[in-house]
Amino acid sequence: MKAEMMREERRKGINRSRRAAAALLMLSLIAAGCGAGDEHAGHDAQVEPTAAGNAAAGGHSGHEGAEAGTENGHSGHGAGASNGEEEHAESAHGDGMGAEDVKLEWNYTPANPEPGKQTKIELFISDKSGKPIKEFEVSHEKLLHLILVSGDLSDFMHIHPEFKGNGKFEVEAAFGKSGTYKLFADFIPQGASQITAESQVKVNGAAEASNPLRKDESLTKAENGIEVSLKLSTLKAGENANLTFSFKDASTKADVTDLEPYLGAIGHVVIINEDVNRYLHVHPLEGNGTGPTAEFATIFPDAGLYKVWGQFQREGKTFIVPFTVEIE
Ligand SMILES: [Cu+2]
Repeated sequence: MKAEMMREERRKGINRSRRAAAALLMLSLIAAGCGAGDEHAGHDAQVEPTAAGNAAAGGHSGHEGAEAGTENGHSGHGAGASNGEEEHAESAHGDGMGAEDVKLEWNYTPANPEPGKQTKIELFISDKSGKPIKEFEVSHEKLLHLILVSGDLSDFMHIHPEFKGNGKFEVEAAFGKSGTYKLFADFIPQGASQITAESQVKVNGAAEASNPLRKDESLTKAENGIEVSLKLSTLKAGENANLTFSFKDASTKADVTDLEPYLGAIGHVVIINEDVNRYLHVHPLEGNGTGPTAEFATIFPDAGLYKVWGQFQREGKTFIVPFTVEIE
């Protein structure tokens, strides 16, 4: 709750401490967002069994949650290839220590990951002068949230790299398919604003046929034995949009009222646009309990297609349900 309040303060633009300002290495993203989840989520193909009309289901054989634990404790690969490219960050707000004060370097080992094989991902976060940032604030119980998505948004992972100290975070993950992936890291340097940084990496292999994102005709899907429906208060860009998820038992249709808190909230929602260059900040609203509904708020910046992943927990098991919506 404290983290929520802090995030809320930031959302309102209340500034906190400032550090030396710095040069920005440019960037591409918008607002920071955060979800939380400590597992390697499955590919969409498996988590949207009722997603008729969702072309993103590409037949991966994956399994939600089966690779939980990739976030911590893996020993690294021996090979030390890295592309070492510097990337850019953008803060949710232009105040405080912001993106312009932060430099990100991403290393992938191997530099061109193989699909389905563990890849070591290292992030080095420093200030503009290159000095490692040593302290980060906890947000949703984690110091850094990392989202990995394939270019067509069909493969989605939300993991939590381990902080190694001295500005360094490390994690292993297996990219589900060939082609370009985008990574979004979401973190708060001590005393600063929330920052989202992005990177991209090319996963080896012949490019797979692209699965263009398509609007879901129905915003009701079954996942984990639960029928999940999504309602949006508006489909207009630039307006405050409330997202309401409702949960029913898939067979009995009885309301589900035993959702469990997941990293300090009723659930976590990540939203990315079709062009994979908008990572939206989504807030849970007050008053969420254990179901049968969970409410969140965001603002869709532009018209177009967006994919929305809701992550929830019940009976100790986390599940992810994706929806694709069209904003006018
Ligand atoms: Cu997270």
